[in-house]
Amino acid sequence: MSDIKAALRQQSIETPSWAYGNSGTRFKVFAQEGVPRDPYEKLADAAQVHAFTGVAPRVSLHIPWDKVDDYGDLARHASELGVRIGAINSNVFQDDDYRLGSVTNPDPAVRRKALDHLLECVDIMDLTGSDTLKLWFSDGTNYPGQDDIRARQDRLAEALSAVYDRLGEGQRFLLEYKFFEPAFYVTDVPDWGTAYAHCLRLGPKAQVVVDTGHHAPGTNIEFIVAFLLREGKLGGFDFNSRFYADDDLMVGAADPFQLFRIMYEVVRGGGYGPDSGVAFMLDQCHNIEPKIPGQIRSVMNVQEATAKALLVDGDALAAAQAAGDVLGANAVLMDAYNTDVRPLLAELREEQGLDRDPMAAYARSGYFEKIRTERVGGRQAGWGA
Ligand code: PSV
Ligand code: MN
Repeated sequence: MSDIKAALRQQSIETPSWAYGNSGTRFKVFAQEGVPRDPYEKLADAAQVHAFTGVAPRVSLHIPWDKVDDYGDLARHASELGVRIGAINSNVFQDDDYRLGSVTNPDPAVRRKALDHLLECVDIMDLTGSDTLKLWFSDGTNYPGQDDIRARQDRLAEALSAVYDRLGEGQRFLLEYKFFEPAFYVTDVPDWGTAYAHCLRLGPKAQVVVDTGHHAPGTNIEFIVAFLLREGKLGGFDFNSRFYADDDLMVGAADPFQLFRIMYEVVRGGGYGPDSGVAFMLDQCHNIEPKIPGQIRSVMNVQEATAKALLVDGDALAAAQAAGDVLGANAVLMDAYNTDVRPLLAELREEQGLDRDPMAAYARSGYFEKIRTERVGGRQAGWGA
C-alpha cells in the first residue's frame, strides 16, 4: 500500500486555462459570476485546484485565448501561485481565413499564416518554459470532391515537418486526432493511426495525444493507449467525458469504468510516473457547473481511477492469464475497480497536509465569494477569449 501511496503522491494532472472561462454550446454560452477576465486570473483559479488537490501543478494555455504582452511575466505569476505553464495549445480554427482549412488549405498564403501561428506557439514555449506544443487541426472537407484528400495529407506533412524542425531541446509536439467536427466528410487527422503515421515519420519529438472525447462510440480507447505506449508514441491525454460526441464533460463522469481501463493500460505500459513522458491533461469546458469545483471533481476522478489501476494485483493477473483462467483474470481487474479508494486518497491528502475532502474544503475557503465580489467590470474570459 505504501508503494501505491508513493505513486499517487507523484501524480501530475494538468488543467486547461479555458475551463475557467465561460463556455457553452453553439446554442448558448452561459455567464457565471467571478469568472476570470484575463490569463492571470485563470492561473489564479487553476492554482486553487492544485492547492486543494495537491496533484494539479500544471496549467495548459491556449493561444490566442491566453495571449499576453509578457509571457515571462505570466510564467512568473504562475510560479508565485505555486503552479507552472504546461502545454501550449495552438489554435488555427477560429479565423475566417481557415474556412477551407489551415495547414491543409489549398491556398499557400493561408497555409503560411497557419504555420506562422504554430511557430509563434513554439516561441511562447520558449518564453514560458513549456515543453509541450499541442496541435489540433479542424481541417477537413464537407463534401466528396471538395478537395484532394491526398494533397491535403502532403500539405499537413509539410507543416508538421516545419514545426518539428523548429522545436528546441527538451520540447516536443503532440498531435491530436478527432474523427469529425467541424468537418463532416473528411477530417485530415481523423484517428490515432493517421496521427501516429505522421509522428513516426518525424521522430521522437512528435507524439500522439489521445483526447478521450474524440472517438466513434464503442471505440476501445484502452487498446489505442496500450498500442501507442508500446511504440513510445503516447504523448498524453486530453481527458474529458462523453455520452454522444465531443461533449467535453468532466472526465470519469460518463464512464468511470472506461477511465479505469485506460489508466490500467497506462500503468501496465509504463506510462505512469514523472519520467514516463505521458501528460495527463484535462480538456474540458464547464458549461453549467461551477468552474473550479468542476475541475477539482475531474482531478479527483482521475486520481480515483489511477488508484484503482495501481491496485490491480499484477502477479495474480499474470498467473490467471497464463493459466487461461478467463474468469479469474477478469475478477482480478474487477476487484481493483470495485475497491472504494476514497478513504485511501483522503488519508493520502491528510498526510500531505491537505484537507481530506477537496470539494468541501474549497467550498469553505471563501475563494468563490472573493472572486465574485472582486471580479466585477471588465470582459469575462470565455470560449474563444
Ligand atoms: C478540439 O475539439 C479540442 O479537443 C482541441 O484540443 C482544442 O484545442 C480544444 O478542443 C479546445 O477546447
Ligand atoms: Mn482536445
